[in-house]
Parts: sequence; C-alpha cells; structure tokens
Amino acid sequence: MTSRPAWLRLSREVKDSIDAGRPVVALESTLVTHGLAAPDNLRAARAAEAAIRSGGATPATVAVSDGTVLVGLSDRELEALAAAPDPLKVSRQNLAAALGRRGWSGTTVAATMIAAHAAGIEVFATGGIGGVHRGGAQTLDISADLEELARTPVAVISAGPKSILDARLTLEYLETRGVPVVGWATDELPGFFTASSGESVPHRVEDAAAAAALCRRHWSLDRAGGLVFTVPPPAAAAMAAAEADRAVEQAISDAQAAGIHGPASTPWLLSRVAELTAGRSVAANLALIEHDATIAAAVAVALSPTTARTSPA
Ligand code: PSU
Ligand code: MN
Repeated sequence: MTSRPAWLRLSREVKDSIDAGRPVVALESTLVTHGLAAPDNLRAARAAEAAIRSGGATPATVAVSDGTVLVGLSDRELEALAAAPDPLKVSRQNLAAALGRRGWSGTTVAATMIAAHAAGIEVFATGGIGGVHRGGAQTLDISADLEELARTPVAVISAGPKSILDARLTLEYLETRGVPVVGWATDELPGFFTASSGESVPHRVEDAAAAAALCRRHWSLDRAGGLVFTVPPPAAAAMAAAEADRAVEQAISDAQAAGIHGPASTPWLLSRVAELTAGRSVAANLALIEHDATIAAAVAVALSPTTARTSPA
C-alpha cells in the first residue's frame, strides 16, 4: 500500500479504485471556482465526472478544503465548492498557504498534478492548460502549469493552451522543458475554441492504446515528467475562428486597459470572452471539457493493469 502525505485525503471510492489498480482520472477545480460562472461551473464539473464514469473510470475532482487537499468530491462537496464565497486559485506557489486557511480553494492544472501524483493517479482531464501569455517574453507571465508538466509524471488531456495565450511560445517552452505535446489524431495544435491554432504538434497518437504506450515509455526515462495530449474540440462545439479570434483580441486589449495581470489574468480574459461571444465560448468550453474527460477515461482504462486489453509497452 502506498503511503500518502497527511495533507491529502482521498474519497473512499477513489482510494479503493487506486489501491485496486482500477482506472482513475483526476479533474481540476479552478475551472469551477474561477474559470466558469455559476451555474455553468457546477454543470461542467458534473458533466466531466459523468463522462469519466461512462468511460469506465472513476472521477477524482481535486480541491482544497479546510487545510486538506481532497481527491474525489461527493456531489454535495462539488456544490459547496461551486458556491464557495472567496476561493483561492491554487497553484504550486500558494498550495502551502491554501493549506493553512479555512474554506474552499480551486486547484489549477499545476496543483492538481501535484495532488494526482501524490495520490497515485496517472491521468488528468481538463479544458485548457495554462501557458505563456501573449507578451510573455517581456512580462514573464508563464503559467506554473508548464513547470509542473516538466517535473510531475501525469498525463494531462486537454484542448491545449487557450487562444488567450501565445500557442507558439507555449510549445517552445514545453519543448525546452522536455514535455511531449501529443496531438490526439491530429497534427495540429487545437486552438481551444477552434480545431486549429495554426501551429503543428510534434507528436501524434491515434488511440488510447498508443497514448498509454507512449506514457509508459516516457515514464521509463530518467526524471520524466508529464505529457500533454491535445484534443481538438468536437466539431459541433467548435466556434468559427474569426469570432473566437476577434473576441480574444478584444478581451486582451480590454485587460490591458483595465491593468489586469498575474493570476487574475486567465479568469478575467475567460469571462470577458464569454461576454463578447454572448456565451458561445462557454458552450464550446463545456462541450470540450466533457469530450476531454471521455478521452482521458479511455487513456486511464488503457493504462490500468485491470482493464488494459494489450500491453504494447
Ligand atoms: N484555461 C481554461 N480555463 C481555466 C484555466 C485555464 O480554459 O479555468 C485555469 C486552469 O486551472 C489552469 C489555470 O491551470 O487557469 C492557469 O492559470 P495561470 O495562467 O495563472 O497559471
Ligand atoms: Mn500567470
């Protein structure tokens, strides 16, 4: 039995699944506390959990509550998180601070990876990862998600860096830090709201068995960290590129005018893009979170010794 740190508390269901080697998929919670407004935040969290269950895996939503990192929330806890009055947005740098505080906090990709790895979970689904912000070469606003991917061995399945970020600089940074970026049946980096960002991805897999085999080989290397699998949004949910681009450009210039920077930047831009697109960006966001969760469940099933049908590694 693995020994786990005192700050981590697994739900019974998640603990039993991990200890039995059954497939488990972690989910982040900053999208619940900061990324989406009510009631879409709770809706997205529930839809992702349901998609993981339909895919034959156990969902493990991660959040901080009263000094403990919870891995696996009950529906009642999910409701409390979604309605929390003053949640922190927790990344690696403020995880210790959040553990010294009462109330709920949402975990970013970085903090969720830390918790997933400590719990023994290898697969994690979300909508979008953080990245290098536009102008990041000057401002150094580079998400701690990228550093976490470089050091923590978890496979993150998402639609890639959102178009509020600089996709090319994000790919450069991940390459420098040794993080494989893998297209899910695509050679192009998705543009989050749209099927393509105009950038190519360095790797590609066609299915969950190939994804699992790549993870196993990567994790057999010296000091291997995470991998990023980028999944294009389902066709029905993708936005027209012109509308998405226009809204993002406008939101970025509004953010500059309003003096927004640092951790507040991503939530602010997301909510401005939602306003500017009359909620169409939110509909796309919900659909792709659910889609990413479905694919993450398939990867977790392919990685699990109890459910893998072949052992291609
Ligand atoms: N991208 C989204 N929605 C989100 C986030 C990213 O489309 O809610 C959140 C994730 O939790 C991610 C975090 O880890 O924003 C990155 O924030 P920052 O750039 O401050 O590291
Ligand atoms: Mn940042």
